[in-house]
Amino acid sequence: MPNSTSPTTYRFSFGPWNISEGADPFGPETRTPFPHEKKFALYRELGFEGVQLHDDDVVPGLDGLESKVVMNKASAFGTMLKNEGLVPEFVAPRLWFAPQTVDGGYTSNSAADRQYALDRSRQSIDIARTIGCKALVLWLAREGTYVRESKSARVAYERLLEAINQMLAHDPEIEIWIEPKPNEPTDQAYVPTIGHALTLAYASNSPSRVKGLIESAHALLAGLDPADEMAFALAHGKLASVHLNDQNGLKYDQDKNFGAANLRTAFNQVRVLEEAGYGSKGEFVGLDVKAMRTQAGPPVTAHLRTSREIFLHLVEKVRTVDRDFEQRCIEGRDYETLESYLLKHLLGVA
Ligand code: XUL
Ligand code: MN
Repeated sequence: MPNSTSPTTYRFSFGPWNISEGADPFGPETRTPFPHEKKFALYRELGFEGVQLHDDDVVPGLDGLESKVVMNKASAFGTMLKNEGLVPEFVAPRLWFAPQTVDGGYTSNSAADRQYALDRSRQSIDIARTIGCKALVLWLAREGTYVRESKSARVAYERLLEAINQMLAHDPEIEIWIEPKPNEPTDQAYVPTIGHALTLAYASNSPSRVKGLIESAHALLAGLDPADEMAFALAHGKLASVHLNDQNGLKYDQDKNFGAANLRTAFNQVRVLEEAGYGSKGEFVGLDVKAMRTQAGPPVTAHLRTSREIFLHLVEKVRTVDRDFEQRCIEGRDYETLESYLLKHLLGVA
């Protein structure tokens, strides 16, 4: 049941990569580029206050720049966000583009590549702190294998823990939010579920500063119920953020509109968040949704508007469930009536 007396007013976030030009692995952009720096002016009107960021969203081309220049640019970016009335939610090191991360960063077989990953992560922490943000997200994109025998999984997990400890030591206030995903771009990834992520959290040198970020599509790709994955993290006080979206079965990562493939699964994610009071301490409801390649632009924003609206409609659905009736069904173990009631409630029919 909701553990606060007043209803949560939800705050929403998305990342600038969610306003995209439509390229996919099989074809080029379908929309003319919309300048990155202009995206931030769109947030408030769309109903979003939080900005999810990669390090190079803050400072484009940072690998070629001196550290002092990077920090000066980051500082100017922080001022720009503030002037737009926006809050940086997290910074994530983009450890999947550079030649040094072709075979992963923290788990690469090359010591030089591992050093690059760690240096870039520490710089991302400095960027985060400079723009007024205390969270580093680790989506462990290439920390996995195409050929299982090419890496030792045991050593990889040890290296991941060591890297996390180094990041925690770099800044006494930084929090690390691990975003698990079971595959893509690697065939099989390390840290595929929130259980793996939270085990690393508890094993780290500062467990209270390591948490999880759960993306709906990533949980579905692992064959799991995103609502249960969220519940697991919530039960441990470790759900730092979410990336709500949807996914049509075990395919490539689709990042569809929230609820687009399975409204009931979306309803249950909203229900688990609402019942735990998620958001009441200012946590963002993050979206990670991709605009359809067929959509005209630029910019494309309908998917962001739609996903946010669907979330809010589902909040209303959660709040208007007849809890007494539900409880009577549970006590009588009449789950058929309970299911019928919930489906009709979702459909808005009696
Ligand atoms: C990739 C993904 C990323 C992270 C941030 O699947 O979800 O965009 O959310 O690096
Ligand atoms: Mn994501």
